[in-house]
Amino acid sequence: MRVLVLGGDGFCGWPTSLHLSANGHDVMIADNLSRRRIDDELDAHSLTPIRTIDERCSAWRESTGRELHFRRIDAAQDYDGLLELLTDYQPDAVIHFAEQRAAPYSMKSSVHKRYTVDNNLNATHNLLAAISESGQDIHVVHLGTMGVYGYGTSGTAIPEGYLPIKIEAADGSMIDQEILHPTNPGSVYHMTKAQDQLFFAFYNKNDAIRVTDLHQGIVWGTQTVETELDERLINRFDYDGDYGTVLNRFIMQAAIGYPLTVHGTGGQTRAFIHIRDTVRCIRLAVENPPPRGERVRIFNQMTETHRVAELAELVAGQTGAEIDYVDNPRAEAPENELMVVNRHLRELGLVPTTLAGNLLDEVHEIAHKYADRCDTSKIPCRSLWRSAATTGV
Ligand code: NAD
Ligand code: USQ
Repeated sequence: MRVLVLGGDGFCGWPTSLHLSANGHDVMIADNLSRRRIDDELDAHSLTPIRTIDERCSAWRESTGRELHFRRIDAAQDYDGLLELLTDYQPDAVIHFAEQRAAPYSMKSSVHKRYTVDNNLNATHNLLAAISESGQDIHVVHLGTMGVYGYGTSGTAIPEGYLPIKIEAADGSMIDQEILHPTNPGSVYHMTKAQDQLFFAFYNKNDAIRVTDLHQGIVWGTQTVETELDERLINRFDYDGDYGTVLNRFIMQAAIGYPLTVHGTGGQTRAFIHIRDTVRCIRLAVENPPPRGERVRIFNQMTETHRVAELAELVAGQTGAEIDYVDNPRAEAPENELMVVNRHLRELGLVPTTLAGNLLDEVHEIAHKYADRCDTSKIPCRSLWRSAATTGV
């Protein structure tokens, strides 16, 4: 298949591009390199030394003989360029990673809130409008988030996107319906993903665009089989207070002897997936498109759930690291339960990689190897959720 990867220079997009190329697909990466710009803005760089996109593509060619195409394009700002790319490349599928994905970054200031909304909503809407205008039958595979459901404790497992409901009709009979699961986003970033769902539902209904929306949990790990082929192919590893995600941060903190930063009691339960499973799931989604006319397909892309405190204890138990229970900078439930249905990807063939394996050691080794690149001043999370008006400060 011909696959366009929007946001293919990022943490999930780069290893996915390599995985698809290794499996015989023709891959075009399109990215505006905004994530690298944000590294500079925050003065916080990937723990691993990532190469320029040109060096990455050359290294892939030299290692495998396979070609990766690259075009620098801003999906949110350059509608005409995006349409031209679709027309020139004629992809069978577009994988859409091209959004600002850090919840803390999206809550830093009104500038960051507005950038996240502007970037994410325009990127998604431009893609759908351009596919419609191009007249092509292109399958959109979007990376959404488990966070659209929110983290209340419902007492039932979170279904895959749609909630069966019963409505009482005027004559007293009960009518069965399925609706998009209500959203309860916990940050401006998560709110953009909730809005993305409406864009997909509309263009699917109006223009019969085929969409698979992958509601992904927190990704951990860094390397995949393909990124390990050559040091120049190494994936990025975010550890800073804005972009670093919890498990990778804990492993990296342990590797440099920094106390593990648990927010509040650590009673927050979240869904997780290893980066190796991320790339497999996306390949399964690309290779198994929904038939035209089917409603938006929503899969929960996660393999296990854990409490934050439990992860800290696991990492501390293996490494001897100390745990520091810090004030939670976010406005979020201090504790929640989480059960999730992930039947669809398993039925397509996903065999989950879990924390029980030796992958923690592997991430620890990477973190240890590049520990001298860490700037410890970037570790604390400084993005506060509540405004002065709500805290009374
Ligand atoms: P990332 O920031 O590393 O990668 C995103 C890429 O998209 C970057 O290379 C960036 O330059 C590019 N990009 C952003 N806006 C763009 C635009 N307007 N035009 C072109 N390119 C643009 O993020 P990631 O961790 O790889 O996440 C990818 C997607 O997966 C995101 O949409 C995110 O919401 C979703 N996701 C990530 C995780 C996770 O734990 N990393 C979990 C669930 C869902
Ligand atoms: N946390 C800590 N200590 C830390 C960092 C985080 O206790 O040092 C806590 C947070 O308060 C939160 C939980 O860990 O309760 C998860 O935080 P995170 O930064 O690992 O993940 P999150 O902000 O939810 O966002 C990440 C990705 C995002 C994706 C989301 C999936 O950055 O792109 O959408 O995971 S999910 O969480 O399922 O919505």
